[in-house]
Amino acid sequence: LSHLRSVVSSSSSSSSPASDAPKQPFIIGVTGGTASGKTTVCDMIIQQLHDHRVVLVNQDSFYRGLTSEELQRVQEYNFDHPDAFDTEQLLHCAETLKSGLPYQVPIYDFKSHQRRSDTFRQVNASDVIILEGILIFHDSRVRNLMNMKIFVDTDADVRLARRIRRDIVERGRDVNSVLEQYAKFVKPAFDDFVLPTKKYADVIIPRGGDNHVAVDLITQHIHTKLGQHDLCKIYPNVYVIQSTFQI
Ligand code: UZR
Ligand code: MG
Repeated sequence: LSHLRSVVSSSSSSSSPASDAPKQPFIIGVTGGTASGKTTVCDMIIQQLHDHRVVLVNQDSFYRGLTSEELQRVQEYNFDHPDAFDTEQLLHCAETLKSGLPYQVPIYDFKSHQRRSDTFRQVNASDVIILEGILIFHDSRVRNLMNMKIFVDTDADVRLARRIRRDIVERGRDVNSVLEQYAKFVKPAFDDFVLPTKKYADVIIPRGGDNHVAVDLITQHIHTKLGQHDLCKIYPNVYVIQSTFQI
């Protein structure tokens, strides 16, 4: 004999109509070493979730602008250390977006190592917010806002090869400075700060953006979760208390 018992209760204390229910977006964190394919994975997720409102917030936007003294000795500046980011501002951004409000994200210029003072990027309320960056799992307060955590796991040689090409083409560097910076800062910081956050991941994607199966599985799961999310928005005062299966 088996039966499924599901107890559903309706709270009478709350009378707010469904449309007034606060929208709690689904927050996804995506991390991994430099040039691991984080941005590509995020773009693939965004493409597959095209029937939802999805925004991407990159931790790179929260780099602190360098002072003139730091700029004079930029080769000695560690951009891969957690202190290089304004984590309080990143947290404020994530909390604001999670509460369903828009946020003005700074724009960082990799060539001048400065924030643009004249402009920002307006990020509007969305169903899904993706937070992406090498150290996005580093701060526990930011991490705890996430509904799903993804680590993009790509071999270091593949990452270095991509990094050389990208820094020369997109970030105005020459090959020697890229290699020097990699050995001095990027690799040690990966070992000290990025890799230890792998343990927080719910999902680890081997080979980054080449892994279409992993991205398909992840987006299917997000679709399911968003369905449950929508149920909470439509019926804010209905709670499923218990669901038991008895034999
Ligand atoms: P992703 N970075 C720069 O090269 N210049 C800057 O002004 C700010 C950051 C690099 C940083 C890090 N390190 O490895 C990388 N260095 O940007 C993170 N050196 O970006 O996650 O896209 O690889
Ligand atoms: Mg990137």
